Amino acid sequence: MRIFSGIQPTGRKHLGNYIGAIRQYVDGQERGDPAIYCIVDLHAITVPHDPQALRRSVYDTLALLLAAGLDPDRCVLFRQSDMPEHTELCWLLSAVTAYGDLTRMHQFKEKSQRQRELVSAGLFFYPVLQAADILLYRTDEVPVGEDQRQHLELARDVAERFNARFGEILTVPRHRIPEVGAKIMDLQDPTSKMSTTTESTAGVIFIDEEPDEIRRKVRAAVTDPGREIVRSSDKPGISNLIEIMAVVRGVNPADVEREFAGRGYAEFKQAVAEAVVEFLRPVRERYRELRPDEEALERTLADGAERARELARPVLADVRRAMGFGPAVRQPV
Ligand code: AQP
Repeated sequence: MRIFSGIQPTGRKHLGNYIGAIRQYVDGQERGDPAIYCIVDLHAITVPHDPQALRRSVYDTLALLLAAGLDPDRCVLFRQSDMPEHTELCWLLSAVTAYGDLTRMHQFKEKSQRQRELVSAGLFFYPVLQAADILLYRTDEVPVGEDQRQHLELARDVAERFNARFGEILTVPRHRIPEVGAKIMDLQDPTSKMSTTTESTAGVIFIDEEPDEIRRKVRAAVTDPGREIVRSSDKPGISNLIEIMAVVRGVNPADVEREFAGRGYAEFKQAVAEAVVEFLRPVRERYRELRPDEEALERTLADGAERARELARPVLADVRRAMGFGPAVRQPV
């Protein structure tokens, strides 16, 4: 089974990225044949970006993925911009992508509202490039957080429309969204997802955050009226902390509710903070060791791109041929 997922090299990665996506990538190494992970720097230019910061952020993200447990010998790990095959397929797939579908994408609606100077066409086209990333590898399964569900549906529609029009060439992928922790919420605004691009970072726990900062942020997390530690739609703050606790402890949310029944919010938050500190500690420490050696990181990316190219080229050749590009293939008489 082929597994593929992409992660943007934007800003500092947070607990939501870790729980929703990165921990699934690590699991995928056991199941994927192969598991393919891409640092999607071409996606990062769909909002204003600083070229120097982008280059550094690719290394930050790679070091973090390695620190979290990705092993380049057990997965294919590469930088999207090293592979022009992605952008070529994006253009080819534009022929079978419905403009109307793109206008309905929630991410475009939200992110375009936040742009002050320019809403780029790239931001609108983001899901087509994402579909190309996935379909280029004949991917079966895509591990993502809940926020990517709609983009995945679009990628499936694009593959189905392509196959109906040009023949069964592309694999129609399915998403893999975790049952718990698919959408970690901002600690200060538990009705919005924890995100790289929120203006305040007070409710965002970064993966490489110092333990005391983590403790401070969890202590200050917005909670809800009442005293009970249970999940419920009128308790988004406590529900979020219960989910976080369940994932970092590797138990069910119901186990967390049982353990903390009758105890106060302050005690619960302290326990959550300590659990998160311990959960992230090994990743943070390993990240500090790996991040400085940019030459080694660059070598990892180059090796990964070579392996990715071997997988991508035959698929792109099939797509090109089916769409009528290149010389005619003569049938033997
Ligand atoms: N809050 C979250 N909870 C669970 N999963 C999440 N993901 C993102 N936020 C949460 C998942 O992380 C993966 C990588 O996402 P990305 O490449 O979009 O990286 P990002 O831009 O840093 O993610 P953000 O924070 O979501 O930024 P914004 O809000 O600016 O787009 C994906 O699988 C995603 O589902």
